[in-house]
Amino acid sequence: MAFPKAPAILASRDLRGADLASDPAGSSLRIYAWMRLARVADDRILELFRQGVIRGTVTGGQGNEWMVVPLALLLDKAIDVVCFTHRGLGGHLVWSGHLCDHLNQYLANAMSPTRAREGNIHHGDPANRSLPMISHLGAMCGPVLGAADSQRRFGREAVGVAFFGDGSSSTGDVHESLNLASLLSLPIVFVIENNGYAYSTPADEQFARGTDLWRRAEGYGMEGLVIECGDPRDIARALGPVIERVRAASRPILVEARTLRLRGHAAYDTCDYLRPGEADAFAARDPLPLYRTALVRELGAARVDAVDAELAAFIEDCISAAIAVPRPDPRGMEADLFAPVPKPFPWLPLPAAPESLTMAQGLNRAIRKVLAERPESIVLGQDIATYGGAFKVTEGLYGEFGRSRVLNTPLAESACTGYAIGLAVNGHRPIEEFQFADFATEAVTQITLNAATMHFRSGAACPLVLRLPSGAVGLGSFHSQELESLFLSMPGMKALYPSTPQDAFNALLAASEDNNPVLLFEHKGLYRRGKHPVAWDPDYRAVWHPKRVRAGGFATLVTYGEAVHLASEACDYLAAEYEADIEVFDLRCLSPLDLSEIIPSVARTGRLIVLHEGRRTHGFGAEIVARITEGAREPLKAPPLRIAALDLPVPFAHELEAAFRPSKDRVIELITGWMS
Ligand SMILES: Cc1ncc(C[n+]2csc(CCOP(=O)(O)OP(=O)(O)O)c2C)c(N)n1
Ligand SMILES: [Mg+2]
Repeated sequence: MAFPKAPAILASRDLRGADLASDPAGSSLRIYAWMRLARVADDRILELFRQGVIRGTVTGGQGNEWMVVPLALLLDKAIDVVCFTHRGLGGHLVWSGHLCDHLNQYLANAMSPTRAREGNIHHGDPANRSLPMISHLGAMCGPVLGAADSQRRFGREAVGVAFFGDGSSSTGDVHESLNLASLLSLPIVFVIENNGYAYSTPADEQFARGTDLWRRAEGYGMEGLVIECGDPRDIARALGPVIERVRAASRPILVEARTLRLRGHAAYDTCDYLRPGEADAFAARDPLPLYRTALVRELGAARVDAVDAELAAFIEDCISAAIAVPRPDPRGMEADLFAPVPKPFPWLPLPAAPESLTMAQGLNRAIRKVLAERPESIVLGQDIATYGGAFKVTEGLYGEFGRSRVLNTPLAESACTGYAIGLAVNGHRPIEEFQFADFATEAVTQITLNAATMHFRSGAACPLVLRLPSGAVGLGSFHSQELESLFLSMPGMKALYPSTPQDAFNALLAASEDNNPVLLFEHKGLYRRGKHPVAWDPDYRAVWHPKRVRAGGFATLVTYGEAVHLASEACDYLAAEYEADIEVFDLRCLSPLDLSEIIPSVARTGRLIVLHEGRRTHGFGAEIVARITEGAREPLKAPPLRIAALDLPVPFAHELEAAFRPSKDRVIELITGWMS
C-alpha cells in the first residue's frame, strides 16, 4: 500500500519556543493543521464505526487537540517518551508515521501497527518511544517513568509524558507513579486530561474534595499547574518552558489540563447522564472552531480554507487507501507470542573453579556476574540495597555497583514493575525482586497484561526478570504462595523454577539474556538447604529444559522446585522397600513447557505421577497430566497420580502447614496406595 502524500503543512512535526515569535503565521497554521487533522480523522473514524467499517469501539479525542497537539509538537521526537491515552489521536499523529498507520490500526487490517492484535487506539510506536497503551487505566504511567529513566541512563536528556484522565487519576498506579517519579527525581510531565467525566461518572462521584487535581502535586513534592482549554498557542507558550524545566532539572511536574469530551465516552455512549444544556455548553467552548476564527481574523479566510481543503482531500485518500488493505492473516500468530530467542551473551567463563554455595549465594553470584558483565542490567526491589534483600540474595551488590544499578524501591509493586517494563522496552535489562512471591499479586496487571502481551501486540521486546521467593516455610497465607499456575494461565511469560544452586545460577543467566518477561521462582526452603558446587557452566541454557534426575522403569514422576528433593527421598525409600524404581524428571522450566523427553518416558513406564507444592485444583500438575496423556498412543497402566497441596489458603502453624503441603510420608503413602 502506498500511503497518500501528506500535505506540505504537515511536513514539520515540531514546534520550538521561538517559532511563534519568529514565524507567527507559519507556526500558528501548523498547530491548526495538526489539530484539524486529528479532529476530522476522529470524526471520520466515528462515522466509519457507525457504518460498521470499524469494529470494536472508538473513543475519540475531540476536544483534547488544543492540549495534546501543542504538547506533542513541543516534545523532542528523537529522544522523549510518551504514552497517549484513548483521547490522544492528535498526539499519535504528530508523534509518528502517517494517518494511514492509525487508520490501519482502527481497521485492524494486515498493515495495522499492532498486526491487528489490538484494536482501538491501543497502538504506539515503541521503536520511537511512544509506548502502546493497555486498557487498564493508570497502568501506563510506570512504563513511561522507566523508559524516560532508561533514556537518561543512556545519556539522553529525555522527558517522559504520562497522560491519564480524571477518572484514571483515582487508580493506585497513578498515585504510586507520582510518588516514584518524585522519589527518583525523574523527568516526567504527568498530564491529567480532566474532562470532568469518567465514562458516565462525574467528578463529584470521583473525588471527595473538588477537582483541583493539580494541587495533589504538593503532596508528592512536585510542582503542579493547571491549564484551561483555549488558544493552543497560549498552551504552547505555557508548556514549552515547563517541558524544558523538567528536562533541565529532571524533576516531575503535574499538569491538570481542563479539557472537554465533545463526543461522549465512546461511540456507543448515549450521554443521557449529562446535565441539561451541558453538551451545548461543551460545544460552545470547543477550542478548535474558536482558534479557527482567530486565524481567519489574523491570516484571512483563504489561507485557513486552503488548509481545510487540503486536509479533507488527504484524509479521504488515506481512508480509501486503508480500506483497500487486506484483512490480517492469523498464520504465525502463535509463533509470535515470544520475542525470538537471542544469541547467548558472550559471558566470561567465570567463576571457573566451583565454589560451594547455598542457592541464595548461587543467585547472588549470578546477579553479580550479570551486573558486572551486562551494563544494561539493573537490580531493583524492596530492601535489596544496603540490607541485601529479605533473603540476603542481593547482599553486597549495592556496595559494589551503587544505587544506579541496585535500586531500593518503595512499597509500590505495580508502578515499580511498570517502571521496570519501561526500562526493559527501552533497552535495559531489569531484574526485579519481589520480597515474597505473594506480593506479585499487587502487580498482576503489569506482569500479565503490560509485560507479557508486549511482544505479541507491539513487536517490542520486554527483557525483564521477575524473582519470586516462593513456597511455604512456616509463614502463613500471605508469605507462602506458589503462584505458577496463577501466572502461567496467562500467555507471554517464560518461567524457570530451579531446584539446585547450580541450576539457580544458570537460570538467572538464562533469564537475564532472554528478551521476554521471565518469572524466576525461587523456593525459600531451598535458599539455605546446604552448600553445593556452583561454577560457570557453558551449558547454562539447558535449564530451559527438564533434567532426568533419576532413572527407573516402574513409573515416571514429574516435579520441580523444592519437591524435587521430596521426590528423591520418597523414591529412595520406594526403591529400597518396594523395589519400585521411579524415573524422576525435574522440569526446571515451566514455560515454555518442554515434555519431549518426558512423554517417551511415560510411554515406556506406563505410569505417571506429578508432584508439586502448589494447590491441586487448577494446579500446574493438571496441565502436565493433560499434555502428557492427551497425545498418548497407548493407554496408561494406571490413572495418573497428582500429588499437590490441599485446596486451602496456606495455614500457619507448622502442624497445619505440614498437613497442607506434600511431605515425604504423604508422597510415599499416596504412591504405595496407587501402586496396590
Ligand atoms: C482500571 C480500569 N478500570 C475500568 C476501566 C473501564 N473504563 C474505560 S474508560 C473509563 C473512564 C475513564 O475516565 P477518565 O480516566 O476520566 O478518562 P476519559 O475517558 O474521561 O478521557 C473506564 C471506567 C478501565 N479501562 N481501566
Ligand atoms: Mg475523564
